Amino acid sequence: TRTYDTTTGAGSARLDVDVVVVGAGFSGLYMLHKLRQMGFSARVLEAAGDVGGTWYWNRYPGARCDIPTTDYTYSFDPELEKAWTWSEKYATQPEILRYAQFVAERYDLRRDIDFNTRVVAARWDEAAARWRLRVDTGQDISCQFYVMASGCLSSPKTPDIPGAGRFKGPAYFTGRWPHEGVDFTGQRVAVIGTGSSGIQSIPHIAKQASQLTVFQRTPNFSIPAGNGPVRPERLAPLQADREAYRHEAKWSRAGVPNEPTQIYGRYSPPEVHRERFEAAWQSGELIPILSVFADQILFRDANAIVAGLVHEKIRAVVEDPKIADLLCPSDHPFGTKRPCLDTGYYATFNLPHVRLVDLRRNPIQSITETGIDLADESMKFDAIVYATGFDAMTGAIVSVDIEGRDGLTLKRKWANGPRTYLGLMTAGFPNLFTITGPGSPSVLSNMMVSIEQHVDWIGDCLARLRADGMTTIEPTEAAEAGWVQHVEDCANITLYPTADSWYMGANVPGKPRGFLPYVGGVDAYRGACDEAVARDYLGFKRS
Ligand code: FAD
Ligand code: N01
Repeated sequence: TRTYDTTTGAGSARLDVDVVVVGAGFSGLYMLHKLRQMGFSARVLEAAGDVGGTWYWNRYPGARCDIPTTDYTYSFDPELEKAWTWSEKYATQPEILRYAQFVAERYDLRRDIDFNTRVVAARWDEAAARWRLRVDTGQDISCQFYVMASGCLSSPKTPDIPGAGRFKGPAYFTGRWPHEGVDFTGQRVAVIGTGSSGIQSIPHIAKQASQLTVFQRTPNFSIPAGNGPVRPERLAPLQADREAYRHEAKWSRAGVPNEPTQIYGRYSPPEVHRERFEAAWQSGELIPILSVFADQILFRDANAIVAGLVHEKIRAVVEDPKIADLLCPSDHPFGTKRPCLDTGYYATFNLPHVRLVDLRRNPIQSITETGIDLADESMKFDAIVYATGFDAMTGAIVSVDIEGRDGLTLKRKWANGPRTYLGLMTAGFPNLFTITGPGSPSVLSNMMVSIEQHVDWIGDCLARLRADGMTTIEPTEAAEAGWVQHVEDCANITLYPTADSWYMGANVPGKPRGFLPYVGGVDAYRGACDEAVARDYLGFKRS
């Protein structure tokens, strides 16, 4: 499949394959393995220097997963599962990266991956019915099918803070952390941002820094991870019947086996509130705390019960009541921004060398050459850490200049928000697939389960096209319009749209506001995808 184009001159390699996959994170790795198994020629193009995606880039201190690692694991090969054992409930970034590398080696994946290669543009060539790609290494590449496995949280947000770039000392981004690590010993350090990345890294940075100043715009809810050995409640059913456990995960709401509750917060007494909340809190897991009550994501009064109990926990740890107040989120319902899992986050604010700055009351005027200026104070720092998040879900996709049929670019088509059918494809862009794209459960779920579902669906779809003697597939406008409406309707019966979250695109200035993932659940969603296939690719045009 690797050919040399005589018209463009000697030595300039041209690559023509069945499938190009962008990204060598967990999505791209499994996609490549699947395509090979099905007999397709495939190439993965990856901007990073090695495999791992999220776990390659996010090397900041304290980085871990927030879904128990025994669940955050590939399930497509039982032998792979036997060959790997996680060392703790929430594995660290280095261990998860080693797992990605282990997978790459086990299936000999690296030989079909071009690292340090960024896809810049992709154009649908209608006459040839192929995608033509432009990459920053200059190589000419064409493929029949083009899969964006480019990640939902892979495009760090450019800091929208006045003066960013002026600071003369080292500035670090959690999502682009130096491979050699950073030693903050004895330094005055600023951390901007209190999302999951900030909340995980702040206690670690506090251990080294001589002074740590945390700049908080919005407090976030966080619960203690209770890390340690894998919980027996999770391990026992998995060990007893791996297949049944994985099946249950695939047909659960969020990709982790969990019995949905029928208990409503608004109709149950305070002692039930406390009992259920405390059990969820002690589990140190996100899904139980997000489902203490069946109605907590639907109604403000039910939600306020959970939020109030988290506030109590924060106040019990933080000694200074004024600081505790600042750390208690009140601007968004619990769960409408992704809650965090932490190890010692709130207690960090009891340390004498740690200070919290409330940016709502005292915004940053400017980053300066030596530090940060607030309205009433000038602060000097030796290092600044930006934990300011990502252009989530659409950022990596639209940063490639993708041009579909009739010159329509994806950036233009999605200017008012992404439009997809089943979060897998978008009309006018034949043979282009997105893994965990907008309009699918994606970031609201255990991503491993959602990644595997999409890879399997796409692989099966290509095999069916081949078997049916067809070459192209794309959704109809009508099916896409229906799905977009359904995604929006589902979000609108919940409290999610009330928050200024990255789920809503609200964290990136100028990004259209709209709920990006599909909130209907992994189970319902899988049913919808399966049904489209069973009804002869209902909602798709194939030719
Ligand atoms: P990524 O891992 O993001 O990989 C995409 C790859 O595509 C990247 O390596 C990127 O360099 C490459 N790429 C993008 N654009 C281009 C381009 N134009 N050209 C070439 N290459 C490109 N999810 C969970 O379910 N549980 C967790 O516990 C969890 N923890 C997380 C912790 C952190 C710190 C972060 C940031 C995310 C976490 N997530 C978690 C979400 C996580 O992103 C997914 O679980 C998963 O790793 C995504 O895999 P992926 O392969 O789809 O994307
Ligand atoms: O990013 P975020 P993240 N001035 O967007 C603040 C996953 N993840 O990297 O809320 C001042 O959540 C911003 O403030 P505000 C997980 O899915 C998982 O932390 O916009 N502050 C916010 O406090 C997660 O949700 C883990 O007001 C600014 C913070 O920066 C997702 O990735 C670990 C600002 C950004 O928080 C993203 O998490 C890490 C500005 N101009 C990530 N701009 C696990 O634990 C932004 N902020 C598994």
